[in-house]
Amino acid sequence: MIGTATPRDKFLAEFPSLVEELKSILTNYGMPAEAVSWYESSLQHNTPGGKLNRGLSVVDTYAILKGFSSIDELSTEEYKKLAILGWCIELLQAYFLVADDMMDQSITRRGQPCWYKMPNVGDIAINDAFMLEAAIYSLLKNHFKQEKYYVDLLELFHEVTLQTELGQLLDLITAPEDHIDLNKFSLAKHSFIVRFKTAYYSFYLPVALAMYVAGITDPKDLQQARDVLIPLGEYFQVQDDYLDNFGTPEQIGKIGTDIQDNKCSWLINKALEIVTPEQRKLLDENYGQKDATCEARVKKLYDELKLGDYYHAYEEQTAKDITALISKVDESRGFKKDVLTAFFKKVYKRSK
Ligand code: GPP
Ligand code: MG
Ligand code: MG
Ligand code: MG
Repeated sequence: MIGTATPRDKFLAEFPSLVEELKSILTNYGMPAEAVSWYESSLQHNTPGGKLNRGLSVVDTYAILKGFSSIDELSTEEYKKLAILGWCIELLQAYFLVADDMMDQSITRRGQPCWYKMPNVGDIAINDAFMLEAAIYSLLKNHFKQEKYYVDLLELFHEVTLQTELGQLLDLITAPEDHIDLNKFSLAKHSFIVRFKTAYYSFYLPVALAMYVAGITDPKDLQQARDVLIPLGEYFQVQDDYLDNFGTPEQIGKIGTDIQDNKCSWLINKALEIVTPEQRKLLDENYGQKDATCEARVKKLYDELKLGDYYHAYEEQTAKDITALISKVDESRGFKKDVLTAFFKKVYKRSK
């Protein structure tokens, strides 16, 4: 690596050539310059700009599986291949976020307006989301068609996409806008929703992609990865739910909407377990209302209930549970515990 470039800088440096490659697909179809430039804006607004943890983890996981002590030990071609898979996850994430922000009526994302809130975009964002997804399959075809694991990659992206959409479906139908019924919520239901809507694509997918490239694909090893990464992804989404209320917009780059959106968040479920009958009445009357005063009442109750303390206790217990799960991993076929430990370290006690 040159000078002080970080792994993130190195990964970002691969993005411009992928944008050119994707634009050339449109140009080759004879699309007008106006459309090519629209597509470029959508790619630029929605794909980089986040933490890039998912994309970077593909590269990091591969390096660990290969026994390298740093990602700099990958050859230039090897690095490019892994980085392209990393960018494919970031494109999947971009596709989900553009759509999720419309469904959640969010305002900001990564410190800027949500794509559908940008001037002249609006509902065109629906089509832009589809095109972000299509970009994944163009890149996979251009760079991986010759590989024996090409179909595995396609099946993995398709399966994980469906799992995420199933989680999103449950997230949405558990949070109807016009009918507030807190009896529909439970921590068990929350766990199911977040494993599907977040854990598969954010945690299992990056590791599984690197495993396919490294040739460590025994079903037992894919299962071992899943058995730790799904609970880890659940923990990550509990953090997201916590930060939706307790994080500042400057910190998390987005304005929380879970209370007004009637979401089956970890916080409301924890609150429901510990409230008095009067506090429960306050929640019934104010949760899920599209009204800032109602939202403020719920936030005040969350403070009074000391939900932050319950969250920190959950975080400590989860760290212990995940560490115990990792210690049981069998490394005899080439899978490595370090892949899981490295991923855990990236998210433990995160504040953004
Ligand atoms: C995170 O939920 C889940 C997703 C972004 C998956 C969306 C899936 C689709 C099929 C569109 P969230 O709404 O809590 O995320 P955030 O807080 O970032 O808006
Ligand atoms: Mg959202
Ligand atoms: Mg959502
Ligand atoms: Mg959220």
